[in-house]
Amino acid sequence: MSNDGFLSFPQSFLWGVSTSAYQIEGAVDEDGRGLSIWDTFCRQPGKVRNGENGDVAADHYHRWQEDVHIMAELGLKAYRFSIAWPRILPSGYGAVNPKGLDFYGRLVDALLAKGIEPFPTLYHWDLPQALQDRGGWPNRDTAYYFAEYAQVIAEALGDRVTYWITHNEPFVAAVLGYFTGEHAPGVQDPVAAFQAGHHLLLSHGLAAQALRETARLRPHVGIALNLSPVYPASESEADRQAAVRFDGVLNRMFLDPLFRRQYPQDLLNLLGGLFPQPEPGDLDRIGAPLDFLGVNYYSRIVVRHDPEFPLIQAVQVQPEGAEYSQMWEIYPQGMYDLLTRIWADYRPAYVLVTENGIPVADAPDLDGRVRDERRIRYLRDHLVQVHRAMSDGVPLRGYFVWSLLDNFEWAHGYAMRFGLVYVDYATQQRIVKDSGRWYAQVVAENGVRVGE
Ligand code: IFM
Repeated sequence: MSNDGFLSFPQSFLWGVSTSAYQIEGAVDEDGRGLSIWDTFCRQPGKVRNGENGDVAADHYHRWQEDVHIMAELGLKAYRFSIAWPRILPSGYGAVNPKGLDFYGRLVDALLAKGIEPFPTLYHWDLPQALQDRGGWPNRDTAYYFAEYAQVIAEALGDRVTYWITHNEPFVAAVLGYFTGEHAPGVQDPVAAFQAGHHLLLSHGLAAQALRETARLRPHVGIALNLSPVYPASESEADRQAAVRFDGVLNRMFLDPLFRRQYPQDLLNLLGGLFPQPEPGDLDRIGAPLDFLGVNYYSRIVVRHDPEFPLIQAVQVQPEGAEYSQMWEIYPQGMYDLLTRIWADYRPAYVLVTENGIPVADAPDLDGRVRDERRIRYLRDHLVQVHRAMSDGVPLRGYFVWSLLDNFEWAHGYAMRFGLVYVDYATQQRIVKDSGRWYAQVVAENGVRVGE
């Protein structure tokens, strides 16, 4: 697979980019879209940097044709986007909004016409506000409403879409949404957070079943988890145990039920009564075989024991001497460690890296070009580790850069730019960054030049 200085990938490798609805679409009150929890959250003072919101974002709802055109120019093979549940079912269930379905139908058709494989994600955090008003994810009913929504989508798009992702990062939806309150709906209640986590997983199982029963093309169904290898800050037994606990909450709380039909016993012991009791049959639904696992990797986690820290008595530390981006440590080796560990412990049928990327304070130079060398280096270094994991037997079939466009980075607002394509928010002009051109070359050559 490799010559000196060039790492080649398999012919069918899916080179893609990822986005999500609330982060790029805008048009929040057009064509019958209902309110989402992020519309509400952004309007609460102090929740999002500078009081920003996704009302306009990258205006993708109006500029989607231009965005598909850019993807085609870059030669991309796959596009992972999310469907806004409140565009399809403005109240979360019941009446379907045909204009919402039409929007995604047109997008899928345009992608297929350009030979780009669509990868819709059904849920990327924009719960219909009407369902939050009924309790949100801590309410078990939400899981069943999600399955109804999945069925509506499968009926509409299941004749054209092969690859489906049920959820994006249920850990973030549950823990930041209902425990720390940093994300919508801004609840701070550990019991609600673990209920939310379980119901998100249950809803995954129910939706996967609905997709399999309804879609006309034989679907490949997966879920995208935010996973990180967790390392102890020192050799001490206390730090080692802290790392095991952190790993339990971040990684195994989702991987174990999905691949082993059980929650990790050490986590149940730790959380005791805070953890919900699954109902009979829940774990079988959650653990029904996945076609693929989506892995979102950005950074590693290093932790030390801290008896003061609630529940897990472990806190993340920032190792000295490491390299950092605006949000996280840059640690490419973690990609290899994570992928090989997942393969060793869980044996997924195949794996897609569904997100990987870096925020950089990009700006166009005088000549209008965006020279984002740092992003190129980040992506290249991570692809080297992806390739290494493949060479060591991990069945990887694709890699998606987060993100196609600069976009609304949740509580950070527009301060973080993750795109391969720069967005001038004042004019909505798109400029393909140097990293976008570099990635196009990777796709065209089906491999990565190293040591350049
Ligand atoms: O922007 C997010 C995305 O919505 C989910 N995964 C991480 C990205 C960068 O923080």
